[in-house]
Amino acid sequence: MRISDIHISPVAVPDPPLLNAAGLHAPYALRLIIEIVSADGLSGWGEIPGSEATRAALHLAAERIIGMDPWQLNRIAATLESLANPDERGATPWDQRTWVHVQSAIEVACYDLMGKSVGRPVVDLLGGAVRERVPFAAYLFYKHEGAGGEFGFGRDESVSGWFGARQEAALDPEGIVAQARAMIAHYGFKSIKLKGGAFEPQVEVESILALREAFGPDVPLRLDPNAIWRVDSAIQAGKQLEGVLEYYEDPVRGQANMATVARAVDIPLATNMCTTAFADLPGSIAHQSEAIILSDHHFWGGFRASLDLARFCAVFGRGMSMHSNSHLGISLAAMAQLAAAVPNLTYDCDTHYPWQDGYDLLVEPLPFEDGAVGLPSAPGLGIEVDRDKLAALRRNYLACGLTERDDEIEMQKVQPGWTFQSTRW
Ligand code: GKR
Ligand code: MG
Repeated sequence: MRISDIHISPVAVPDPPLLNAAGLHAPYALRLIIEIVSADGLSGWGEIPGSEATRAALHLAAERIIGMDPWQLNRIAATLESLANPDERGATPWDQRTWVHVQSAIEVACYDLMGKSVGRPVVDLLGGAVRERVPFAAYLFYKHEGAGGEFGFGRDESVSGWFGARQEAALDPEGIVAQARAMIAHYGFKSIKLKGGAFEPQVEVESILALREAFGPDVPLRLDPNAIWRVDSAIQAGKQLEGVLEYYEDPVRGQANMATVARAVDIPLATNMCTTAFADLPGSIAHQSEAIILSDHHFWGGFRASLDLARFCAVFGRGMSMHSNSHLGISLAAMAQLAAAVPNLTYDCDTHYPWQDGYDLLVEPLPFEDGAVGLPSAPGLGIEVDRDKLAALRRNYLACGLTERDDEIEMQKVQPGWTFQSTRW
């Protein structure tokens, strides 16, 4: 098998005005879609967060791997490593490294090709399924009114159900509970994650307590302030949430601070910010900074690296969960294929998908039933990309004028003078 062509498409998908520690989501979330075409006419697909730096790196990588065999992943990885520049995760809630994303996009597309060439789903190439259905969590956000994209701020009164509720503002505990009810009614999620870091810690504690009151102790709850709290505030908030949270995600910045909170509060700590690369693992052991690591094939460098992370978690007694950013169905399929293959990925995975639902580029988006995605039976990732939808999302990219994610600039549009602070409260 030989790679004969690679197409890279930047796309922009409508995204509502969601609040987080770094500011506000723009009206469009940016993604990069890669299609690797084999000489025998098969297409393998990958999807990663969009940015111009990543796009440039992906083009560079693509030039070098054309002609290679998609089954030769070690050789492809070595080629990519030889091109990679050192880059940093950064202080934002999302991972800003370029090359791990490039490696992931290419590896996932190669797996899709490999699966299609032998008529087997990706999960079988990862060792086979340990679960047929992958459960996800309801991912709640404080938000301004509006649906994103061409709707921007403001509401379309004609839309109902989750898609109507998705446009509502949620700026207090009541708004968060209403958002949870609508999302759970539509998707059937069995656990809840609240994106924090948007308001003072006590407001977010009240929202978690309101969720507990509304949904009871059988619905696991998580809170993620994206490392924007001081150690003392995180301990004070955490003390009120002992016995309430399933896990406490990145309340503070850095492994040493996480370890201090972990010692003081009786809730497992989780991270997708302080332990995010293999080079961070010795520090994780030395500090005992978290009990749970959120995997993410997009920024651990693909499926095989995620399986390596799973082995680390098993050996060193870490739980494993899964992180997400705003995404479309190619990423959702890849997340499901990976999660189905990892025995110790025992927490409901994160997904932003409800916020992007209805704008997907798949011919048939993967359905959620009872909060879970069933593994598609078709070979590879098990999905088919609708080229007209892809072209429309690409036109959105060209029209929207965004080239990088910058939540600070978006926030300044609603709160002039607002600036990101790496530790705020
Ligand atoms: O989409 O605003 C967001 C999230 O804050 C995202 O950027 C984070 O990477 O979901 C993420 C997280 O768990 O930290
Ligand atoms: Mg997180």
